[in-house]
Amino acid sequence: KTVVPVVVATWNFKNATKAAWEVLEKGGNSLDAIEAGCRVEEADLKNTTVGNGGTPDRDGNVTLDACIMNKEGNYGAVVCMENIAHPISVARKVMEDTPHVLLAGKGAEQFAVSQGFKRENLLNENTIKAWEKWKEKSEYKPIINIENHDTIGMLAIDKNGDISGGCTTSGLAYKMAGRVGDSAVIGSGLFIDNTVGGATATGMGEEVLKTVGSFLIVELMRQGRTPQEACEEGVRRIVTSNPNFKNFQVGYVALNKKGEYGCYCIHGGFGISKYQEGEQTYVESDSHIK
Ligand code: SD4
Repeated sequence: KTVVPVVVATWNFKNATKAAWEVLEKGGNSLDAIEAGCRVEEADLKNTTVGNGGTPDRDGNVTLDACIMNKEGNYGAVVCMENIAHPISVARKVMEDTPHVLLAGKGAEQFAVSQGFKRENLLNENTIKAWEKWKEKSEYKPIINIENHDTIGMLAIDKNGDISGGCTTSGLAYKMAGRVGDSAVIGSGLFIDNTVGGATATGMGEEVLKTVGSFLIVELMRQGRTPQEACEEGVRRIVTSNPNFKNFQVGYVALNKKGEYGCYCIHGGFGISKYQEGEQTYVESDSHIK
């Protein structure tokens, strides 16, 4: 049985999935739903892992990564972009209005400004205070399940059965200047194939990048795995290749074209938000470490 429209997202991002659902419910397309949903978290100053109010790198600069994919398999992304609060919307502009798919740093920021995005300071009192405190020891140690929300990766299928996805983040807290994670890299933090489904990731981006996690999961679904089985295999690839896996988190969520979803992670505490058949639910993910 196919149950669309549907939207799923990493973590308990209730407001974001609700915003996406409202677009889908009105008959809107999945790309608009993804952009609307991701923008909610980018604007939320209480969310210190995405967009405005995101945690800076170790030099105190907030650098954002985001990408979007549509049903045609088109992709747009920005990485290491500063001073622009809505990287998901800039990513969409890159996809729709440039001959390129990925813009980085200053070039991404200049492009955003040329498209009418406002330059703003993405730091605030709280993130500055936390950074000052971090500097006392300057120890780079990504926290597992930080605040129980994190990077938002979102997958949506509209009433026509077409899937789109997006992923947006400020990256790992106190990363090195110039560090880019998985979130905006096609096939790693996100992959969409409108004949199969989609997958997206959260957690230690380096591990997702090394295993091209989201592409792997979509390809496994193409070969007949359920979204759940495919997410489990994605995590298995990481834990079998890196004995250090107890020290970091990775979480995946996948959605196939029937609207069936799956999720899996290394450490418990990860979960996904879902809106389907007019109902919002939070689904706790099963984990490799029990
Ligand atoms: C990154 N995957 O930049 C992102 C950050 C994240 O949990 O999701 N942290 O590596």
